[in-house]
Amino acid sequence: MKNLLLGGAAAVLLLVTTGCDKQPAGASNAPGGSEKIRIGFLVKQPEEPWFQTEWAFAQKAADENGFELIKIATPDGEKALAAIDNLAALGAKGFVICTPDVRLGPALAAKAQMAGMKFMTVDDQFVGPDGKIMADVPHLGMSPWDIGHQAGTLELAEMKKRGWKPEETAACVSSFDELDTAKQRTDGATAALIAGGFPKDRIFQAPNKTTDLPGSFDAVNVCLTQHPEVKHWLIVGMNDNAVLGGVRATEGRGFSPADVIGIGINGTDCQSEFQKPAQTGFYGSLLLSPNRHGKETAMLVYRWVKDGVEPPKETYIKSATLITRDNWQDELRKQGMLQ
Ligand code: FCA
Repeated sequence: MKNLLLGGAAAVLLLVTTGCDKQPAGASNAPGGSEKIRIGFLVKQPEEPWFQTEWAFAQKAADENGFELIKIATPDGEKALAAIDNLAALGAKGFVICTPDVRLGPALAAKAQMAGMKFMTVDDQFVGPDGKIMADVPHLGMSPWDIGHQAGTLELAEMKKRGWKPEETAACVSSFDELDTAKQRTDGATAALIAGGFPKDRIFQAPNKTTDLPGSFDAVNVCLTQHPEVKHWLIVGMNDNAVLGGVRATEGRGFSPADVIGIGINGTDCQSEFQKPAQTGFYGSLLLSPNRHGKETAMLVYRWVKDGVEPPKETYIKSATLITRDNWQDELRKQGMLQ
């Protein structure tokens, strides 16, 4: 079994450290040079396997279509704004971005416009000064409410299978409402629980300070402390790391895997969890399509630059596959993420 990401991640680190201020080797855009089209791919959390996978697929699109991809890690606003200047200096004509903060949307859009660059968002949509999604910026992402709803439905089905009594069970929603896609996912999951008969007053919120595993761990830990009477927990979260953080918190408080059901979202950040010798409270994950997120967005911007074909304003991908310890390798293989 070979993880196709490992090679990609190593290449990325190299680019992140050397790629922004130098002309990439062998890619001169000087008169008479090869004149390859260059586009950027900026991501907020390069340490997350989700984004490494997106990058790897975008790189595949670049290799197959003869354009150059400049991958830049932009964990904060300053780096994101600087990245646009760097891209412009490198002669890039467009970029795909998953912004570190959706409220930076207007500033990033203005900067791109000044640099005459075409761009679209992936995963997280820009929010305008009125607090609404900037609907004029082309976007491709998953359909957050639907996928969250699917996660909630699956957790409830597993709870029923285990025969847990509702009065001994509670759900902890590891939430991050500042990010619309996160809020919609956890709202969708909550709606599914309620629609399936789960008591509304046994669904507790655990607001995260940061969207990573430690952020979720801390928040869920507080939630568990506040409700010591609960025997079985459902852990709801916006992605794999949110659910993994929650599951780690249950472990820290002595819950056995048999008393915890967590279903993540992404399917990319839980491979080591599934390789553990025994089942943990992380029951499964909804595998999205990092292939489409990475490849399709890179291609859309490439065609926009090359042929002037503007991407659709909204592309929401609704399909996701439940992966568990039993089928994760087969499903990842189908997406070309494992050999
Ligand atoms: C957001 C999350 C990522 C991934 C992506 C599709 O950006 O932070 O983990 O779920 O949406």
